Amino acid sequence: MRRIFHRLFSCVAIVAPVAALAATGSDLWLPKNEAATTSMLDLARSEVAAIEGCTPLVVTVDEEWVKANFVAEALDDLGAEDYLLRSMGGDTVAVVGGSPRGALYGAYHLLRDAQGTGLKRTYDERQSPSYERRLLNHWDNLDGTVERGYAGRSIWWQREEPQIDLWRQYGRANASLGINGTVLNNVNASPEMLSRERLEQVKLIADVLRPYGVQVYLSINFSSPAALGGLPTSDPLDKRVRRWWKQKVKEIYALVPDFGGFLVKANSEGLPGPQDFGRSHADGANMLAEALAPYRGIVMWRAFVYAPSEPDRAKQAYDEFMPLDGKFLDNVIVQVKNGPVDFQPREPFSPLFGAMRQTPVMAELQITQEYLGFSNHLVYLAPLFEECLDADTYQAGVGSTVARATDGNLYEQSHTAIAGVANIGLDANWCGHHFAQANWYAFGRLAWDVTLSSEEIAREWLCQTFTAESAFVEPMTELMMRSREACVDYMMPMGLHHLFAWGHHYGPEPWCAVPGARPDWLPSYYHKADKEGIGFDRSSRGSGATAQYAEPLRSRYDDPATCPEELILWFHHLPWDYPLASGQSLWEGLCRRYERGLSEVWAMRATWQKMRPYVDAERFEAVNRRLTIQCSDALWWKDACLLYFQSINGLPFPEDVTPAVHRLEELKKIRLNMTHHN
Ligand code: BDP
Repeated sequence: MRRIFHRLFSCVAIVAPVAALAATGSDLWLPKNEAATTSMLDLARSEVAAIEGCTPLVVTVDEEWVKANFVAEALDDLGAEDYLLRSMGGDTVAVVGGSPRGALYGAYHLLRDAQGTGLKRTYDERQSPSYERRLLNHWDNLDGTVERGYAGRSIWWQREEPQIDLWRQYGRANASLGINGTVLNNVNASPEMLSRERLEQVKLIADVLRPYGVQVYLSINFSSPAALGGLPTSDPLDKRVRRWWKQKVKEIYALVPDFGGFLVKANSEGLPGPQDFGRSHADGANMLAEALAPYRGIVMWRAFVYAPSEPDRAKQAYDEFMPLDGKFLDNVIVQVKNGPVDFQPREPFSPLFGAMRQTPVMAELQITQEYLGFSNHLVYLAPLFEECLDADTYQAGVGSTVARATDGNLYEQSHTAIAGVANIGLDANWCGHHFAQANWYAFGRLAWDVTLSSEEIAREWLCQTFTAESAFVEPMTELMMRSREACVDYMMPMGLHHLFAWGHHYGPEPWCAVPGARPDWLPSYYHKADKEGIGFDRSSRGSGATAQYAEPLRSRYDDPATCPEELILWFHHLPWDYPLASGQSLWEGLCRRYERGLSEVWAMRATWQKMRPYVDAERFEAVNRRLTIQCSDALWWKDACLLYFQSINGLPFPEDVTPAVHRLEELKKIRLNMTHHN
């Protein structure tokens, strides 16, 4: 294999703080780089050249040369995306990539250090990614809207002119994190996606993203053979259907030779799928996998399924997919949302992680804040991602974390992957809220190295995006680290979930009742609050969902005395006067959590006020405005939930909980116009 050797520079320098330059936020965490590049190696060179005060010398040599001059022993099993950083004497650092892609990632490593806490005195490290495929999932529609997007319209679809420049910046930002794939369209996919005209657009995008190492993938609609191809059926066992897919895949690869594969949402929320024809998810996935296999493409088949017949929605994905374990072809990965219901502020991990042993499973995380305040709330999501990835499933003994059950450490996997639902749109700052960029960043960094801590990622991002001054970085790291728990507290503490308004998913509506709506779309299905108590009994005395977890978790979750308080109402229906470990009653504890969440947001806002000297005026004001909205939303959530639960249990608020400023009847009248939020 050809080896790449970069003799980079003889200096230790730090790129100037970018705060002053990046007032709109459009530069993300990166310094400007105007260099027009067509190859990964050129890009790598130009990136390190931007490190101020350096005179980088980038040299590519063959393996023999590297062996003679460098660390021969370390090279043999260097994967294509791996890289080594090694000090070569003086201030010179060598970057050796297993391929140009590895070299590029190595270059970004140095850039990140230079922009952040500073280049190290000596380098001697080797990096390889935790997951083979590190993907963004765009829920972008072909009409240019973005499902659950809060940062403007799609960067891919429905613009008069192709957004070449923007796509380049996107590719570079992802390369800087090691994100190596992107699904360009909504999981609720239109058959039109596979039309010739659209595929030609895909080719254009793929050509722009290729030098950044970002492969493109598409979501497909399962009934495309009928809807687009005019066949009488889309039955996966029908010969004509199978031929149609093979033909379509061939057409795609002729346009995009490095096409990544398909993402599929099938038989979920009304979408078509193999079950329409009496076939299984495995039948459907394998048909597509077979068509993609000759080109090394993969199928990411989503396990986000639920039907109204199952009395506990949280159980369904497990019930439906476990019997299929081992029945999927090698190039199928089952894509599982982090929690068993749906991207709530806090859920236990999905019991499918670790349980499926003969089928690769990948985690789907949501970067866009559908249930965490859209792009109005500052909620740093890395602690949520980390909580899921670090959770011990115990499926193969102690230490069987979700990360290890998906990255190939626990089970032999033909492929490993992780996906994040993107929060990107045409807004100048890409993500709506300036701090929402941190969630894109954190997803990418964790996908590269699942052992990184959310705290170090926050610090990295703050340094690069604003300034490395510790008077800014330290308090802001703390603020970010507390923000997710604050959101859980003011929205849905103690395992409550799905309390949001039907339709827009933004504000609280625990009372919500919609005649004719599926019961499992309404909050009362989940909180089950009545005169006696609150919470969903998923224990062995209730729906039995706890049995989907391995011991000792199963028993731990099953008993309210051992169930973690953060999840207690997820797994149990408890009386309002149930005594918590702290000695207070459940009702008091709940009230205090809401109160705590609210005061945390006020504290976040107060901290931000002190940051004015370190941030450009534009971004300071934009964040400030949104923190003010977040404060009033937190109050809204607290009042709505507590007043509503109080209307059911008739209990007084504890003395130290600030009485509600709203009246329940007024809150019930709030009807947000969320159409612009989609
Ligand atoms: C839900 C979203 C919906 C998605 C669905 C999914 O509200 O827009 O289509 O998840 O992931 O949370 O398929």
